[in-house]
Amino acid sequence: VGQHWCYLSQKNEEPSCEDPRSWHKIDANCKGSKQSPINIVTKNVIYDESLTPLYFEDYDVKGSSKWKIENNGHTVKVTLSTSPKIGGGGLKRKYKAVEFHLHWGVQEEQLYFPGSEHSIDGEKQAMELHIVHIREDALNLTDAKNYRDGIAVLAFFIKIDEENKNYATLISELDNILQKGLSSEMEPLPLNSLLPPVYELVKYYRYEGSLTTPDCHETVIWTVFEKPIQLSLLQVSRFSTVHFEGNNSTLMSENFRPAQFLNGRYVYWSGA
Ligand code: B30
Ligand code: ZN
Repeated sequence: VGQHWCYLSQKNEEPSCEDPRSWHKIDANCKGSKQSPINIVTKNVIYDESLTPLYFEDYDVKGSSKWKIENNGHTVKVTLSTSPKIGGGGLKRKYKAVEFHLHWGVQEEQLYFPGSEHSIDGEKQAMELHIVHIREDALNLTDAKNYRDGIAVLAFFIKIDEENKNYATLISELDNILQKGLSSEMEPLPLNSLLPPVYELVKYYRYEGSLTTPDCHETVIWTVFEKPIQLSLLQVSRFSTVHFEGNNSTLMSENFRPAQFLNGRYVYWSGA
C-alpha cells in the first residue's frame, strides 16, 4: 500500500502517492456508499420544511486567544480558540466549531479553474470554505467519529467578485505558512465576518456524507449554503502561493476531491 494520500495535482511530483481514485487503498471508508463531495442536482432535491434557518451562537465573538493557521500539506487550516456553535436548521443537537479550512482551484493567466468540492447542477465555484463542527459533548474530531451524528460541516462557496476586506488578515498570514508543517498565530476574528450576512444563509442543501479526505469517515451532516462568499481574483489567487511540501515543491492548488456517487441518497433543500 502506498504511503500517503495526495491530490491529482501532486501526482507529477510524487507519482507514488495515492490520488483520489485510489484513496480506498489508504482507507476502505473512501469507497463507501455515502461519500462527499457530491454534485447537487437541483431538479432532484427534496424541499424540507424542517430546514429552518440555522442559529449561529458566538459566531460574532472575537476571542482573546490567538487562532492557529497552518499549512498541513493539503490545505490551509485555522484552528479556533473559542467554540462558536450552531443549531436549529433541522439539526437534532448543537454543534461547536473546531476549525475551518479551504479547497481551491488553479489560476492560469487571467482564467481561474474552479476548485470547490461541491457543485450545483455541475457548476463548481472558485473555492469552498469548510467550517468543521463536532457534537458539543465531543472532545475532538476523533471522539466525534464515535457518534453517527458526531460531525457537521458547513460548506460555503467562494465566488470571484469584489475584494472582501474581511479576509485581509487571513490572506496576509499565508506568507507565514508557505511550506508544509509551518504554522502561525493570528489575531482571531468574529467567524461571521468571513461569511455572508446571516439573512442570506436561509437557503441551503442538506445531505448525509463523509469527510472529503482520508479516512473519508461516514457519516457527516453536510450543509451547503447557496449564497457564496465573495473574494477578488487576486485574493483567491493568493491561496495558491503556498506549497504542498517544501519551498521548491508544487504550489498548493486543485486540492479538491471530485464529486462522488449519490448511491440513492437524497439531498434536502431548505426552500425559498
Ligand atoms: S472536510 O471538511 O470533509 N474536507 C478532516 C476534517 C474535515 C474534512 C476532512 C478531514 C480531518 O480533520 N481529518 C483528520 C485529520 N487530518 C488532520 C489534518 O489536519 O491534516 C489527518 C489526515 O489528513 O490524515 Cu491531514
Ligand atoms: Zn474540507
